Amino acid sequence: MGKLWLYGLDASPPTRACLLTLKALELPFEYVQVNLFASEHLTEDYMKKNPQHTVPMLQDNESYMWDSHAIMAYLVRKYAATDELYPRDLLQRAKVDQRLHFESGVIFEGALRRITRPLLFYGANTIEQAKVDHVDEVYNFVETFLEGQDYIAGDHLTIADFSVVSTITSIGVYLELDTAKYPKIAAWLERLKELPYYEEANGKGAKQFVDLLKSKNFTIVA
Ligand SMILES: N[C@@H](CCC(=O)N[C@@H](CS)C(=O)NCC(=O)O)C(=O)O
Repeated sequence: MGKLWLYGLDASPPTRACLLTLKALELPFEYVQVNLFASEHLTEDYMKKNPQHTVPMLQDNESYMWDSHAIMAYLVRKYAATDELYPRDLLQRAKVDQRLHFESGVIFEGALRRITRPLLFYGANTIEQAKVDHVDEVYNFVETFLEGQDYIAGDHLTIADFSVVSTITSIGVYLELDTAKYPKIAAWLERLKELPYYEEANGKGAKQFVDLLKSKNFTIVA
């Protein structure tokens, strides 16, 4: 096997989704820190490799790819001994893919990024209530997905769990998870926290994200 590098930072949810996958597969890799606040993702060299200048980015020997969902699927297809984390069965895979697209469009872009970007990069210190309501809508959807099953896309762990947990454990800074209203999400989170690599790959970085946003002292406005 060739050499793998993951470019990213712990506070970034999609970076954490890839860290969870790399750890689950027990793949050796070099973790290259990219400090977004020092614009390290906007250098000529980085943008030549990833013109969208996002983290995470994976380097596999001389090949570069980005978007956490593409990276996770690639890692399982190329390196996993079994297809468990990204099933080959078409119906099972369709379910995992649906959850991955949900995370990408509805949770990350629709809920998290719309609130986070203005606070971190444009000096905003307020959040519209409507955006917070969208966070609650996300919790509602995820609670429904967990109906009758222990994991996001079925009865076992997949990369969809890694994707969704990375953002669900971050959006709590805008609207704390009400565990009485969303008991299935609460139980699922406890299940994932049992993974031996969970804290290192997601827990630690999620806390960094939450602390960073809390330090902005934002208020919620109508
Ligand atoms: N859908 C992408 C989102 C990647 C993304 O937007 N990452 C953020 C950090 S969490 C980033 O790199 N922002 C800097 C930029 O877009 O210039 C993925 O899953 O990888």
